[in-house]
Amino acid sequence: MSLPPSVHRALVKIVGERGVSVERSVLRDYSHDESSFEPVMPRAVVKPDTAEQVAEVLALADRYRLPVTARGAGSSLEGNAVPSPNGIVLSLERMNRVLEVLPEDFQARVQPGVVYDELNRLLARQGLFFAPGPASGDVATIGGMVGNNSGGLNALRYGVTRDNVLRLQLALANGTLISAGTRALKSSSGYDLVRLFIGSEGTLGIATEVVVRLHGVPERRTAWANFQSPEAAASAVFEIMRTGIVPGALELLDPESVRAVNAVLGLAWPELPMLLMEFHGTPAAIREEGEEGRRVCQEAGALAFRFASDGAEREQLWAGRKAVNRAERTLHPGCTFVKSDVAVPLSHYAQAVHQAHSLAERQALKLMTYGHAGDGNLHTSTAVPSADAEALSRAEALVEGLISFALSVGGTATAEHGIGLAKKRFLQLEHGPAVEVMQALKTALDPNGILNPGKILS
Ligand code: LAC
Ligand code: ZN
Repeated sequence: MSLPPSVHRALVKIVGERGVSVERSVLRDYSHDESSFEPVMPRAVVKPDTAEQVAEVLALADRYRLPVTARGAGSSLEGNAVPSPNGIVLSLERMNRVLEVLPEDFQARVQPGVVYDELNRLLARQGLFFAPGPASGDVATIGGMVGNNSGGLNALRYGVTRDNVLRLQLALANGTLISAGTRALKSSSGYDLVRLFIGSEGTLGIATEVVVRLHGVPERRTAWANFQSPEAAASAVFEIMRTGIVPGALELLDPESVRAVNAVLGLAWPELPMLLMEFHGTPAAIREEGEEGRRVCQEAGALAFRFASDGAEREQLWAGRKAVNRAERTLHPGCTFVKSDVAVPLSHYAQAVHQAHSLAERQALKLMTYGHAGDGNLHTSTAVPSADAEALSRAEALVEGLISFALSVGGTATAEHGIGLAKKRFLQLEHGPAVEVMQALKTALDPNGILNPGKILS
């Protein structure tokens, strides 16, 4: 459905001719994210240059009851960035400037369209980095990370996006711009709107500026270990964490994930359950922690344990780990991917890994399990031929079984990928009557329901 000419004209007035696209090929590019949901064609793609323009677009959309789906890189996995029907996409891609780096405060003020890896390349010159470490960091934007409360490879030591954002400028549905939070490291001033808006998937407001918290780039020591079974690897995770060491990263890959990485990147990692870890700190600390990590893994039955011998090997190990999701796609063209992203309290992690594999066996499905083990976060993925409705429903049953397990031990249905469209049915199960509080907040902040409607809540 095309836009009424008056609305089209009004949008052009706000963002200029080149800020509004309605060509089919462009609409198609913005009709999906990286989930397997059916694409939804937006009525227009709007690309503002400033916070004021974002606010004006929202005021206009509110007046015309036009759904708005904010978009970073569109790398979300749960349908978070699939356009809402009959709506527009508000792409923040042009707002991609690093506005200020404040090295002495360990902070940077950035626009939402800045790409994660690009920000870190710039910060590296000053010995700093923005830590969460999404696997899709080569494309993921800071705004998208804020929208989804993204975690990643380094969240274990440094926290997820929510732990690393101090202040947000936000455009609200009624077209006002507000600032939430402060640049102080602690504050007990009023409600914590920063934490509320982070992870709200563009349903409460749109971040137009972000003050992120930075860390000094530490010395790093990377190691990997193989185990007999994914459960044995998962148990070693618990043992490593019990020593009191907080690794910079502690990742699990099952043989299926390793096979995908090997095939697509042309590597020859042993196709066995694998822990990939990194120790961060001073040269003395990482030496000692690395040795302790080796000892614990060996005691936990590791078949092999090796340190990366140089920077190139380190880079390759992490590039391999980051490629798992894309490797699976490359290996299975024409497939639908049914994914889960549970997290459980650490003592239940090995059990969660076991549950995932036994559910897969019961459903006669090939499963890939990997994830941020030190966080108790397990990703699973099943590739199903898109036309195979029966296999698809078995894959959904697997996800349901695993999420039920995660919730039964006090975990969550989605650790870092958000609710989007895919995990809506678990919201009530996880939060019970608290969903009514979420709904009340949504209604208060977006009374006309224009902000990414149909996501998170119905
Ligand atoms: C990863 C993404 C899928 O960890 O979260 O690779
Ligand atoms: Zn992940």
